[in-house]
Amino acid sequence: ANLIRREDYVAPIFWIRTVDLCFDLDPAKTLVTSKMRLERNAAVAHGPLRLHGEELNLLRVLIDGESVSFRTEGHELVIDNVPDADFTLEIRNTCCPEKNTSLSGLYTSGGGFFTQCEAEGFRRITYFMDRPDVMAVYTVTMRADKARFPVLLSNGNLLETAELDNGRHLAKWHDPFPKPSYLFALVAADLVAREQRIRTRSGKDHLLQVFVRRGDLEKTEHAMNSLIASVVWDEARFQLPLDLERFMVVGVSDFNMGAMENKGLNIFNTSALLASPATATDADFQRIESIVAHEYFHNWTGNRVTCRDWFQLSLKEGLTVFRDQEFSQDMAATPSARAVCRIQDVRGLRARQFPEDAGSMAHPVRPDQYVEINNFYTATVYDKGAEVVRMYQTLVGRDGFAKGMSLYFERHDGQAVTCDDFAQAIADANPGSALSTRLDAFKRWYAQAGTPRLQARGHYDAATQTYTLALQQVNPPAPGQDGKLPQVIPVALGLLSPDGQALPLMLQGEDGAAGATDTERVLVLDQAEQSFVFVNVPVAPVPSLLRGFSAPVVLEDGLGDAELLVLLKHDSDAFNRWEASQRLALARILGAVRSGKPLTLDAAYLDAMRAVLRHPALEPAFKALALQLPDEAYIAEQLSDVDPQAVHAAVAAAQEQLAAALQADWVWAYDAHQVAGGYQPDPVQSGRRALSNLALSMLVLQATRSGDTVWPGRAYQRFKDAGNMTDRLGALSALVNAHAELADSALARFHSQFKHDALVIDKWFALQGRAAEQEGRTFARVKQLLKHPDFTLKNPNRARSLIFSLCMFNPAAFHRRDAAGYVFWAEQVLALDAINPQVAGRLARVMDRWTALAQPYRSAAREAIARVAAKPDLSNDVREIVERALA
Ligand code: HT7
Ligand code: ZN
Repeated sequence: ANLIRREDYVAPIFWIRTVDLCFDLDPAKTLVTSKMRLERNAAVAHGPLRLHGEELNLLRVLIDGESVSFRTEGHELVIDNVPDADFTLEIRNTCCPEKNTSLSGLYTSGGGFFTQCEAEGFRRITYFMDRPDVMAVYTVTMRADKARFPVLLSNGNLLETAELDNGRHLAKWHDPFPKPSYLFALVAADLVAREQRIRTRSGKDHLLQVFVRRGDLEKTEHAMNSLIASVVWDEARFQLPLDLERFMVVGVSDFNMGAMENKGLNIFNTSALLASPATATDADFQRIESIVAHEYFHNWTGNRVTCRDWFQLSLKEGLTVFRDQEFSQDMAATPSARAVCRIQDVRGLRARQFPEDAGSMAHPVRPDQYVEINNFYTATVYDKGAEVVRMYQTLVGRDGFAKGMSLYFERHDGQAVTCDDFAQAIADANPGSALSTRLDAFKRWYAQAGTPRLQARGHYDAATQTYTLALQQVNPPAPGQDGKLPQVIPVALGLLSPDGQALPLMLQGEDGAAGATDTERVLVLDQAEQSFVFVNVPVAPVPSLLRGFSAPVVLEDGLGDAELLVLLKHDSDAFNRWEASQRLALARILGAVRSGKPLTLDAAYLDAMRAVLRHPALEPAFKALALQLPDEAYIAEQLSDVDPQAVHAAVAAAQEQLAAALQADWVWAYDAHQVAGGYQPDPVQSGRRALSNLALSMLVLQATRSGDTVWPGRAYQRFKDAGNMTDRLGALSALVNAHAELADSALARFHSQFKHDALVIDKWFALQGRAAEQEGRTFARVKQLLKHPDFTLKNPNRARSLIFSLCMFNPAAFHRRDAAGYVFWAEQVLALDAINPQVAGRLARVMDRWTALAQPYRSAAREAIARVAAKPDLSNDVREIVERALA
């Protein structure tokens, strides 16, 4: 397969300035006519015109109205004889939307037409220079049967509609903003819209529309509210206004990712759009708000300023994830709710990105090469990329960052640019800052893969009242990268006295005026090793390092139980308070796994957890996170020869002991956190539900293990009577995960109650795929569910709900000593690859960390990967993943 390298970038030989697209929509054979105005790029040497095209049937090619000779080379259409002056190119081709199961390009779903063009889907619609640095103004005419496809949408403004013969109709759209082809979109379907007119700060009127299938309209209120909040926030925080009269959002049930930011016509997976209290959980409401915001924010960070090439993907994705995270924190309002957002984001980063950075697919935030770009929509590009943007903000301050953003748009609006352009704008707007004086070193975050390890050792000298903090960074080799250079690591920190007082921080050499009373500050580590000496420190302090997770690194500070308990009790930084709870649990679980001895939770740990649970001032949402044990994937990352069954056994034991030892406290927590009144998906209510559902799961677990039937009975009752999906699903998972006797009848009841709601049935499958493993019952059930009449691999949400739940999110059910999980994985990857290579590629990634497994898992995993790799007609998507795994 063809390896694409970042260093091989060359600017396009031609520009496409305008495109007139005409679609005669028919599911079996859609006719596409494209008329383009082209112009040679004077800056680049001469050469033939090359257009990308895949799965197309070419009918004709005209230049300035005359037919021309052309040839095809692989997926390229090559025209050698092209005029030197500007010219018109007309292409006519057909494609077959109803056979397009890859969901890239133009496809049908639920009887309508939809498109997905990022990254390289436009070439599956018509021949084009399908690269993000070719930006054109689009005019789109659509013709389709009116009864079947009454709504015809494309980017920009509606110019014209008309009735045609034979029951067909027409709509013509024009988007005045030049855009790359990946932002093109078209929808033709039988949809209805929730509409809202808004007037923004700048006094402009806009129409917001959310289009969904008939019957789903009442599930769009939350998405609309989220969209309005996003418009308001971007204008207030970054002075970025909505630039379109009309902003449309459309839901579709067959979709490869969460959503897509097409200019003025965002297309959403229904799972990221539709919510009602009866069908969606608090987590769904939160996810919808953040994805709606994310896609809206792309309008500036991605659309107005786009990527020069796909290696720069994090330019738009890292920045936009950062923006949606900031938005969610601002929406959360209280400091504690903000901290909860940060904890959830970091938890996700550690569970997904840290393993990626240590595995066969490790790559820098700005990758150097790829075979299939779809494989690089990764946690590294998105989530580590967002952490890199967050570090800019930490280094130049919030106002400095806002200034940098303004300069970025001033310089680059309407352009396709690189991560260097972004870095330069932020640095230039902040001369003399901690960033601009280290810009080249800072940019190593884009180039070096792997998670830096930050080692910290403190030494207190009572005689001089100084505290010396020695920091050292270790950057372990990543694939193709050894001899890495030191990175710029902002370390936010505080020092606490042993009784929990925050100590004033003054560094040696500073005079009293320079922030001597601050109790928090940011040190910048930019060498392999550096020491910082704090003066006037009255007692040996407990360091609280990397507050708010100020850099995406692994911190090794050598703190023991006593110090962690101080932080858990007193740290003013809620993130580090939570971190202390996790480290206390992690130490115990790792101790058991490494020693091979059964885990026994000690009184000190249990008392600390009880104190958190009963704390009068801590928010319930925080308590729920602090009392949750670390993810098994994160625990596995701390080990070298991972036995997933041993990790699971230790976690399960910890869970059972926490359930038993705190039984009375869980009863209190359950009773005290019931929510009265109408459902609101806000941080206060959802925090209470999170804690009461955690308490219920502990109570059902404890009761099931001890043979008591009261709590399973109460859980069943709550499952039946719940007024919202969060509580209903919370009670159902408590029963299923504990393998309570009532679980099966609850599952059956849930299915029959919601059988007509695909998104809820996805939850039903997912719950069973993720159910705690017990003697192979979960694995056996998943295999059984493959035959369920509601199951299909063709719908990505459904495939994910069952298969990914097992392979990706249920290590104990998946990593079996008899290798049956790996055989299952290989079968499903191959079956999916024939339908949808992007989704198959994602599933293939499950094996990224196989070399870290202990025997017998490692050999069996290798064999399964080799079996997939041996298949001759694999997609590029899957081939790249399995070949990298075996390399
Ligand atoms: N920018 C969007 C990426 C996306 C995508 C990429 C590949 C294949 C299908 C896709 N659907 C959406 C989503 C986002 O980050 O906002
Ligand atoms: Zn995005």
